[in-house]
Amino acid sequence: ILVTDLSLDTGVQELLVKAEQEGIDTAFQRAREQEPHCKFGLTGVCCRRCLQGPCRITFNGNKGVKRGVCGATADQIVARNLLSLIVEGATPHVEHAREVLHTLLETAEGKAPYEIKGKEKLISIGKKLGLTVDGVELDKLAQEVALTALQDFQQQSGVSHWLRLRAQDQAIEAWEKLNLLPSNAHLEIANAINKTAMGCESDPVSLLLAVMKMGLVEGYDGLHLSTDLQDVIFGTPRLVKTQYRMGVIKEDYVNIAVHGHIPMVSEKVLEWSRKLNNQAIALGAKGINIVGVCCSANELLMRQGVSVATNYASQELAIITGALEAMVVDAQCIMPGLAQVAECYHTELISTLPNIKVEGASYVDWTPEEADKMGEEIVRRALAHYPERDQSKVRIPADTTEAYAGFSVEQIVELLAALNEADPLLPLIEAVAKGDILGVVAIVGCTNPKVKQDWANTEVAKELLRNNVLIVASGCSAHSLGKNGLLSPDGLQYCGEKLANVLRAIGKANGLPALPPALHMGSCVDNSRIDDLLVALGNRMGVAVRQLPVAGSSPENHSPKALSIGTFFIAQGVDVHIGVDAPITGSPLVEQALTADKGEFPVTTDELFGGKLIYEEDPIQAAQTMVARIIQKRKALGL
Ligand code: BF8
Ligand code: SF4
Repeated sequence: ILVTDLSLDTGVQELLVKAEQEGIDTAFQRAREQEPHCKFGLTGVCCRRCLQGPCRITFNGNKGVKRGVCGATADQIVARNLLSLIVEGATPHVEHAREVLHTLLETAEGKAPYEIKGKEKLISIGKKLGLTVDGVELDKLAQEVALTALQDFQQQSGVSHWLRLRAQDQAIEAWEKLNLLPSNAHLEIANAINKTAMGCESDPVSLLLAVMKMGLVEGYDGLHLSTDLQDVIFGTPRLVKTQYRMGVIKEDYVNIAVHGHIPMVSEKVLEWSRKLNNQAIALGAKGINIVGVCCSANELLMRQGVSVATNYASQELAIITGALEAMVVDAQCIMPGLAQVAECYHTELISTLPNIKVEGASYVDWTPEEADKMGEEIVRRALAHYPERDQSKVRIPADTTEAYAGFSVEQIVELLAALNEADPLLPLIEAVAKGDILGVVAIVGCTNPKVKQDWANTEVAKELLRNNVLIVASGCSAHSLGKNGLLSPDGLQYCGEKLANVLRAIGKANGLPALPPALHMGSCVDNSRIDDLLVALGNRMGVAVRQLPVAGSSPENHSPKALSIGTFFIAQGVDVHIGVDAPITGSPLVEQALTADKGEFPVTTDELFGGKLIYEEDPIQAAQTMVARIIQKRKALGL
């Protein structure tokens, strides 16, 4: 198979050739070794929930058995498996949020070496939570906010504070009627696992409602809570300019890649790289160069302008450049294969979370109190490895691409205020009303070594832009767009004329040639920012989010997190496209309920929430399906 069929990224292609020459395995090759995939797994009808099985049910309704040993049907098995998968998607974000809240609490109590840089955010959250804000010291307020957040992990009744803080009133009402309001993230996760246990819940409709409830847990006590409190600690992102692609790894620097998701780790590594920069110069290097991979990249990019080496599928290839002194990992999307690759080079793979151990990595534990010790130790280890670098193994693809990021809602509003200071959202709403902007689509989620890296993400975006659809982006998909020039004003060439004019007008009012056609809004937890934008637009227009001409798209999804985030957006009434199928097609009931495709099943998420799942591998077709639906929603609004 040709490397040009595996990735659109020329730097990745070059390194795949190098990997092959050096006899190193990568995910791209291992993905091919798994083909053809098991149909029982792909369609969701394999049950391993107890030791009477594993049971495999017919996936096309014809050949094979129709019930498991316990009598479970395909509908029941698929719905249970889906709930498990969504729990596995939401839980890492909920745990992420909990780590952030403990860090904020310890910072406020003077026990952890972080600051409260997001004063305005803290005050606005405090006010919205109904806390006393006036005359209260910042640390005291931060402590109150963190303790309120902690309630979302402890209270045995009531409604999640973060849901009440961030959700639209209309949505809360609708969810309440369906009995979907979560109270405590941990309790809901335990309830969901309990439902899926052998011999517990078997009503597929109830299981699907539990899936939607887990989507709300993901949305509010995963995404929103993480983003809000991270902004309190590290500040709210503002417009930054940066570089993309493997070429950001610099031959004459000590290179440290930060990979994973937790900014408390990556920010400290960055801080200490600045403090110890002179030590690199003493070693004969030009300095210390921090580069990002996956969502740690997004966190540092959004707030610090740090450049991005690569996204999920090609994480191993960053090491194959031979020029990384260290790769620092924390949680989520860390391929276990990294350790084997690092062994072939001088690169030290360093794992940092006491709860997430990575085989073959060294451990420098992060805790809020010991964060400085961790940062210093990691940077010192990287410095020590610099003289060990084997020059004969170094090959860094040359290309880099310029990109803009840092589009928090606050930053977007500020840019729009240059057009209308009194009512910043109005110019955007007018552009939508006139059809200059047909709608907004969020391109989110991953890359997946099963499919050509960056290709579908980029193609979906280009086809939407051609139709004057504004793109907002996050996660590894945003990296795909960044590598391919869509996060830069140069990307205007792909836009329909009407959209291009809007982007030029907003840009000019702010001293830029134009806004980029895709606005990078952050990491995967920052999909909360996209939700905030939709809620702000809906509220300003006086309509529910479900009525807005918007959609979400994850063309190269791999992680259950992409599915739990998608579930959250479907619950908001937003259609969600995926380019890699979810394991649901073995159950007509589950498939129809989520995709709203015609069938005998009467209840669909489209009817209940206003959003549905769209599965489509072809990026052009996917974009056109979203455009058709956007036009439908526009018509319903009288546009
Ligand atoms: O949380 S986009 S591959 S790194 S899951 Fe993972 Fe997917 Fe990347 Fe960020 Ni999100
Ligand atoms: Fe088989 Fe039922 Fe056990 Fe699943 S729970 S493995 S279907 S017996």
